[in-house]
Amino acid sequence: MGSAGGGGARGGTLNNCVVYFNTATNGANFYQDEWSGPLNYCCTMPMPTNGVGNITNEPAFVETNGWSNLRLQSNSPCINAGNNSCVTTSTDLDGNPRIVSGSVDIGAYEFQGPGSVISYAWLQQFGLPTDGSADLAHGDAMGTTTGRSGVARPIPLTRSRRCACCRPRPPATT
Ligand SMILES: [Ca+2]
Repeated sequence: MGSAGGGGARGGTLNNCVVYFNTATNGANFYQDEWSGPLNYCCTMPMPTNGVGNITNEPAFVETNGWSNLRLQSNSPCINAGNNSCVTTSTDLDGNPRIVSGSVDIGAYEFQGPGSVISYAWLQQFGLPTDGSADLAHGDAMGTTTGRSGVARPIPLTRSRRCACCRPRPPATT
């Protein structure tokens, strides 16, 4: 909690961080100016103007009453929404594996349960389930892309690029 500016962070560069629920007169969660580094793959509000891969959804901690458990709930948008190239340790704050289900989570604790290998924030944005059932629904044709972000995300289906099983077929000719 800060009084002047940047309740959660002021300046610096943040990767794969939750910066949420802070208060300050100016920049409740973070304060960026022309000398600040970017916020990348962070869960914060509002959306940073300097940085990539950020989400603004609430992180869905297990228990915010007294901030007693900042592990991620099984439906947290932070799950798999981080960037593996920013990972510098093999374990999370609990000593568990830092990367589970292929992609690192945003925040200090990696969700250890089963589920999708895709960013939960991305899945939730499109109303897709996070239990893993969406991962292979169109996997053969759609696949995933890591692009320049390095984060595994399915290639979005568009009207011009549908998977073979969904693509309208021309009428049969006899
Ligand atoms: Ca993960």
